[in-house]
Amino acid sequence: MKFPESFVWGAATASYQIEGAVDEDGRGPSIWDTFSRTPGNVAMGHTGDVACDHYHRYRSDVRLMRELGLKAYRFSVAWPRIQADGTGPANPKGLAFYDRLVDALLEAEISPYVTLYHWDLPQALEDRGGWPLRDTAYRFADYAVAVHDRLGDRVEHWTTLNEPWVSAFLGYGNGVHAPGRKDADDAERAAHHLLLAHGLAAGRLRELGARSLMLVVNSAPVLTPAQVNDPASVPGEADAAAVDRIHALLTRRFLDPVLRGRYPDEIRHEARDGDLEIISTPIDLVGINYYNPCVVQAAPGEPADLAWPGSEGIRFAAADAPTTAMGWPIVPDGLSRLLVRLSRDYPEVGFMVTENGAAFDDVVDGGRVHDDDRIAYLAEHLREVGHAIEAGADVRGYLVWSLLDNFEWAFGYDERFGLVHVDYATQARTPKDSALWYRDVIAGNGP
Ligand code: IFM
Repeated sequence: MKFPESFVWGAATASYQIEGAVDEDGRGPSIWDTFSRTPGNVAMGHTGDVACDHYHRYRSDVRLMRELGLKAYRFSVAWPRIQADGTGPANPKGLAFYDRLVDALLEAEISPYVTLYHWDLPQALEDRGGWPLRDTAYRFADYAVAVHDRLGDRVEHWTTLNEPWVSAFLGYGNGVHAPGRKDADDAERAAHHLLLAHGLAAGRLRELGARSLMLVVNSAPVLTPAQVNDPASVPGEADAAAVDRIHALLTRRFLDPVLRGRYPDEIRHEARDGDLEIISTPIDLVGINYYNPCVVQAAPGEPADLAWPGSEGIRFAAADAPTTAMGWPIVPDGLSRLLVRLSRDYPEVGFMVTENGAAFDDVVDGGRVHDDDRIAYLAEHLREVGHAIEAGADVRGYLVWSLLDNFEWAFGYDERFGLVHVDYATQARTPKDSALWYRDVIAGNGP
């Protein structure tokens, strides 16, 4: 299978998951520092204090990326490194780290894809009210400008937010993520302010000359249990309505305001006059993070899930499919179904798979990690990306989650998503068999 010549191959990470160095060079505390240090929030009390020590090892990590032949590297900037308390003048040492990283990437001929927010809100902004407070959106836009002022001469690809659904509904809805608050109304306010933050930042970056702007969402095809293995299965009326509602709550809640300037009818929101014009500032790409489908069925009387305000009468169901170490069902053609649908629904924008990958119980054996299960997972999903392109979807690239094993949020370090194994005691990096396989895929422009 050959991909278009311009297809972008790469891998992704995020600041809190790999950097460590949480007290260095003027970095302030983030909500994930506070959350992970609170007993009971993260498996085994793990924190991002050291993580993969990428802050100190970025040069050798970039060398590794070059050896794997990556063409693109998606990383996030830690807001509290740039503004310790989320406001005011930028911290030169924080900016200097990303400056050095970008230069090292460009020297290795790897395109930097910068994400401005991958969940590490400065704790000081949370103390003032966090994302449910409208002002946080304006603080984000100022921070985005500060980063662009320093890196904009070399970085072409800018992402405002990673997975705003997760920030809002796991952070403020069911509280499984930082800051760990549990209030459905706050979660909905957070979702709107994240969109406002996206639009404000996109507008200002565009004025400053940013060439490629992207919003990254965690999206999934919403399916009935029968549709998981039989795409042709036709759901009854109640199940079809459940599917449509969850699709609106997960995906249309973000993409309709951004790409069409309006919220779907299903969404409760407190948009003020003018907000939707800001939110619908034109962007170039939508990033899709895909891991598994969302499986639902109608269940009259079922209360709304804490993370899904508006989901009353709907039950989340298991998929009949093999699973990864996270227990997530493996449904590769879910990716092509999703890309084809979104590309049809939103023809005004291009798409990129900005995360796809899997955790498995990897073992280092004689200096190798034989992760055939991950190779199979990636190969099957890549084939589905190819099928989506053949079916007319405008998909510009594919980034594996993740370059390195890293801090998997509430699961700590036990879940390993990396192409490269990290021994957390020694920080030794061992490219897994999947990394070597991916190197060959990139070299051959297809699996
Ligand atoms: O590790 C996360 C990442 O930070 C965001 N998307 C999903 C990944 C796997 O859970």
